[in-house]
Amino acid sequence: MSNHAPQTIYLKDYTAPAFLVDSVHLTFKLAPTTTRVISRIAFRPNPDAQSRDFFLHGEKLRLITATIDGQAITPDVTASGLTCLVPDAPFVFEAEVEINPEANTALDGLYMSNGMYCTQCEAEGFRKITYYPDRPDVMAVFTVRVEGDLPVLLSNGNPIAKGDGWAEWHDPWPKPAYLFALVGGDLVNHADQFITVDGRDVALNIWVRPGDDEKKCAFGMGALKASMKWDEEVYGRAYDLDIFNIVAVDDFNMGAMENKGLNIFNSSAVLASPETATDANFERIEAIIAHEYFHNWTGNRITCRDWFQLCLKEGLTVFRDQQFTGDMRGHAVKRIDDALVLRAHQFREDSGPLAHPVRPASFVEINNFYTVTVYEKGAEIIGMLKRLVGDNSYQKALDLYFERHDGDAATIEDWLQVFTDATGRDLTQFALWYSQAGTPRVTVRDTFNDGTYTLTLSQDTPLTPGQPDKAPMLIPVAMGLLDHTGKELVATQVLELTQASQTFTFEGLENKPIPSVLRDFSAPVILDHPQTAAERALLLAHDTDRFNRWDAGRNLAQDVLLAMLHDDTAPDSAFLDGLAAVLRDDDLDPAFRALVLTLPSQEDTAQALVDAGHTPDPTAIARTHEALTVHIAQHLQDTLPRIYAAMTVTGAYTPDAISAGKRALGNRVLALMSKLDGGKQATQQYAQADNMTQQIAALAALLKIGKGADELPAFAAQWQHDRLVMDKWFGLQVSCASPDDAASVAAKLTTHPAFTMKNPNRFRAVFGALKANTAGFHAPTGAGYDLLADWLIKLDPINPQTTARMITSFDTWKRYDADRQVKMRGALQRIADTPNLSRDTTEMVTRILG
Ligand code: B3K
Ligand code: ZN
Repeated sequence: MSNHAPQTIYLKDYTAPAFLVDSVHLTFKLAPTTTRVISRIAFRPNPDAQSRDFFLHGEKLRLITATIDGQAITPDVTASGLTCLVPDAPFVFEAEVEINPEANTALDGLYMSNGMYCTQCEAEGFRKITYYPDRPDVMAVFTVRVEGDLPVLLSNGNPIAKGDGWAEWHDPWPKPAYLFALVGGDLVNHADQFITVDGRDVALNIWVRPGDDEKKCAFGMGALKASMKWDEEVYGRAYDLDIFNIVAVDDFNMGAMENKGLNIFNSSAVLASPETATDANFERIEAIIAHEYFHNWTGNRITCRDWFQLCLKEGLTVFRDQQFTGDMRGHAVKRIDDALVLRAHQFREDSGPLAHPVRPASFVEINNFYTVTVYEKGAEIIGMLKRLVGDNSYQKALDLYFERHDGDAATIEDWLQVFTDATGRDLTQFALWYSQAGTPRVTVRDTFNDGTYTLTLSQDTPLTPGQPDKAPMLIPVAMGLLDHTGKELVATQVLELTQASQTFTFEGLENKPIPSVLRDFSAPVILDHPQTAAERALLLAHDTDRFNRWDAGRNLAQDVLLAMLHDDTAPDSAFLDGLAAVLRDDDLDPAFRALVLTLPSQEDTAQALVDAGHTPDPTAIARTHEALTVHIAQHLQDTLPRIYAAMTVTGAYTPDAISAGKRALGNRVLALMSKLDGGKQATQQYAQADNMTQQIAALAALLKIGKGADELPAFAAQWQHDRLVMDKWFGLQVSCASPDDAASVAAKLTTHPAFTMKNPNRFRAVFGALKANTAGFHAPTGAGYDLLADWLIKLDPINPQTTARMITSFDTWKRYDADRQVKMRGALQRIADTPNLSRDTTEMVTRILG
């Protein structure tokens, strides 16, 4: 905790750096509690700057010596950095500082994980390593010498020399300090190579600790090579160093980090074997490896001018990794998966106290803005832009972006200008997507008269914190029309909604058609489009757009859930019959059928109730979801065993999309069957499983029906040596617990010898699962709230970033009944009142309390 009141930083206050850096030489003398960092930094005045004030960021550093052009100086040092007088001409600043990696439990800067040294510098971790202008618009060429009593010593760029106990690295590409990385450890490499399109022979390595992890690298390596090839083929971007290193680290605050030439990964985001990882894990690993690799161009070669521009690299890179996964695994299912994430997490964020624009206007702690809004809504903006200008223009604009801005620290304005220059399109209104928070609601109404069909689209964006007034946005609405037999009358076209309300007409129709609106989820908006069960069923059965077929089923399900909640009615047969037809349609790929068969989450139902002006009761929602699941299982009773059998995948396990799709559908069916057969089939699947997907799905099905008393301890005994699998064991018990038990199950797990809050994966396994168990977290006793608050208070001094992230579990507090509100507010207030709360958590709790 700094001694100053947290300071708010504003986008509008941006000023250019006073000094630029030409080169940086760093020497690290590694020691667990007393690492020395010796720096030599060549500065020059920035001709474009207004000020000549010299300030270097630095936190938690012990300054030993400092010189300018060889002359000892005594700088003015505070808790956040140093200042001193400097020449108004190029000069060399040198310093030696001491830091304590072992004490760094925040996992930001240089820290230790299982005896290994590693770094995390984005966003502002480099200032915990040495004194430096730690801002992304200062880019420099780094040369690094690492000395340490460890066999493997890595840094960015290419290796230039090494000997016993030391190694030197040089990165020829100027980069901001947030992309700096260093690793030292007793590691082994899974090696391969890639020859780039321009003939560069690149050594590829995935570094892990010796032992079981060595057997978990092959898939990640394949994903890396596929990503390198894809970026060459689709974006014309080749790799630019002689070596690309990935290191797996157990203690890591997020998924992975794109440091130049030395990506550092949470082990959960890179290590996988068929026995220990699920299909979902494999897909996630492939996507994260691609994401970090793609950052080499969108993020590293072209970086951000300041942290307000974060979506410039993150939105674009997420969009690129989504395209990649679509190409690898199928676009329709990927689009549905992405919409699920967006609706579940981003719409939630956008509708609560944490709502912020994709490009925020201010922040206190930038690490709090690595959000679903910046990432996923940021990616949606790129997708809309591509849809509006078309594929060819998109490619032209991207080529221009790389050509014009290579080596720059760029802004959103630069990005949009490239599209304007490449296409001639005025994007002034479109740019509102970056500055206006909140999810637009698009209302769809229609009339039919004398052969003319009129579609009226209206838009409204609700107020969000600090933004009471919203202007109409440019919303691309892809749509088509079907007739009553399900035949397509009008193929997909993109309507551009630019005003508060607009009408679109279609002439020459015989009867009133059935509209299919927002195909392919063409904009991140909420549709208000009342349709009858029969119309939705028709779209579910016949729409040519896969996304809207799925969405029609989902809307039907949500309507059924709301009706059941309202008056306990039996589910509409249009829904049950529609599901049955999709399930039996062998022409539809299994992954798609599995998605259709999955009910909206309880969280989604809660949000749907809020949208309809009601107060959600999580307990009643859980009960209704369970009742509908049983109805579905009964209705499909005769079909389920046949589909289950048909989804059997024979032969050795591979995580390809087709096999994974079959397992996904088979396991959806298994969960339904277990509602009727007392877990017979699941018990058998558990006993026979030879891969983690099948094993964990069977265990989950058993736990969900209150069984699994033998399997749960057997699972722990089998996997106690594997921390990633044990994370699943911890999480599953909480996510599958009944609402009444979830908090006590979580509390008991925190007393397990393998529970530790120093490892973010383990902490998230328990408490992320508690949040995901909606009715359990919101149990009327308030036990879920109290438990999470207790643990966040304990975690904050150890790891502020993870605490600040997990506190978002409380961000929906205002939507609940008075009793729950009082309890949630009380838990939040208790956190807020904790002495010495970190800046990260202080900002979050203040915003959530509103
Ligand atoms: N750029 C990093 C995220 C850094 C998070 C800092 N708190 C990973 C990524 O988006 O690829
Ligand atoms: Zn990223």
